[in-house]
Amino acid sequence: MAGLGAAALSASLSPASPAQADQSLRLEAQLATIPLGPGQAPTTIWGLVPSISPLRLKGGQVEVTFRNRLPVAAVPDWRGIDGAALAEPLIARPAVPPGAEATFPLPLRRAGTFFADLRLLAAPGAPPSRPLPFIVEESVPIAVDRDEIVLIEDWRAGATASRPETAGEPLFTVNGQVLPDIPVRSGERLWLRFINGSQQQVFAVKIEGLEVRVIAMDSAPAEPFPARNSALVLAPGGRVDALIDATVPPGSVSQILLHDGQQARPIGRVVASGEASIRPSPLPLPPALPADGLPAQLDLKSALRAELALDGAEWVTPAGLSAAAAPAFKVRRDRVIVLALSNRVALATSFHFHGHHFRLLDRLDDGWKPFWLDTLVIEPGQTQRIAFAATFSGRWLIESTATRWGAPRLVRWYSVD
Ligand SMILES: [Cu+2]
Repeated sequence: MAGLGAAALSASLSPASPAQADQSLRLEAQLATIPLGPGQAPTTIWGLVPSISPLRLKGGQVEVTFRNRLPVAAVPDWRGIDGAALAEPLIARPAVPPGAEATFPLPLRRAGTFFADLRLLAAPGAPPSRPLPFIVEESVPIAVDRDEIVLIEDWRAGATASRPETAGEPLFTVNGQVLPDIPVRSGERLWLRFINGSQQQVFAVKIEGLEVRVIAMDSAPAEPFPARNSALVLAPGGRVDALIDATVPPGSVSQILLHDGQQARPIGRVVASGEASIRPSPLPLPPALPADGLPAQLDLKSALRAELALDGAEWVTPAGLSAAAAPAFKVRRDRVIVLALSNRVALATSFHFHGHHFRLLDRLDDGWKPFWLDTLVIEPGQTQRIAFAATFSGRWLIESTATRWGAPRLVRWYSVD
C-alpha cells in the first residue's frame, strides 16, 4: 500500500549502492520560450536542459558536463549542495564562453531537493532564468503515495530586470503552468517539494484545509514539525519539503494559495478524485531524514565570532568578482563560526551562503531553530545570528540580494583552509 511513488521509482533504477554511484549528467544552457497563457506571446527564457528527465540522482559523485549554448558567458550555480569545491561558480568554475563546455565533479552527500540555475551571471535586461530542480534520492525511501516537485516562479509582463518599474502584476506559475491542478486520491500521503524559483520574492504558501509537516528545508533534513498555520514561508531560492496527508473527502478541491506580503492569490489546486479514501487513517509519521554530512552538535562557546554587514560596501557584482578581492572572513577547517548578519539597507535582503548549511540562532539564548538553511531573509535594520561548522576546505561564495524584482545580485567570498 505504501511507498507507491518510491517503489515505482526504485524499480527503474539500477541497484548500485549510493556510495558507489557513478553518474554523469549533461546540462545545456539554452534560450527557450515558455507560454504563459492564452493571448500572451511566449516569454523568452534562459533554461538548463538536462540529459536525464525527470532529474533524479543517487547520492555519491556525479560528473557534470555543462555546455553553454547561450549567446553570453554562463555558469551554473548549485543550490543546496555543500562542499562542492570544484563546482563552485566563479571561484572554481569561471564563466563558460558561448559554445564552450566544462566538465567537473559534483559530490552529492545528502538526499533532498535541489536546483541549478544560471542567474549568477545574468546581466540586467537578460531574459529570466528558470531554475532546474532535481532530486537526490533517499537511500532508504520513505513511504509516500506521491512525490512531486512544486516549483513556483513569478513573471512580469513587459518588465526587464533593468526596468522593474515597468512591471505589471506578477503572474505566478507552478511547474511552469498557470493555475495547474495537482490530482490526488483522498487519503494519500504526498511529499511535496516546494521551491521558491521566483526572481526575488519572499512568499508563503498554504493549501486550504490541509496540514503540512515540514521534513526538510533548503535541501537539508529538519526535525519534522507542523508548519505554523499550515503556511510555508519561502525565501527567494528557498526550498521546503513537506508531507501532507490528503485528508479531504473524495471529489474535493483545495486551493493552493500564495501570499506575497500584500495579498493572497490562488496559484493552483489540489483536486481529489472521486474514488474512496485510499486508507482508513493516515500512515504513521516517518522518522526524521538522515542528516548526512551535517554536524550533530555545534559548540558555540568556543566558536569564532565574526560580523558581516549586508550594506553594499565591499560587495561586488558576480561579474566583478576578482581573485584579488579580500575574503569576507577566513576560518580554519572544522572550526565553528557564529556570524552576525546585519542588514543596513532599506530593503529586506536575502543572504545566501555557499559551501555549508547554517543554523539560525535564537535571539535570546544559544539555542537554534530545528532546521538548517542556506538562505535567510533579513529585514531592514535587523541583525540575525547564524552558526555553521566549517567542514569543507575551499573558497565559497556569499550572495546578498535585495528582495525586489531586478535588484542586483552582490557577492563576496569566504575561505576555509
Ligand atoms: Cu548560489
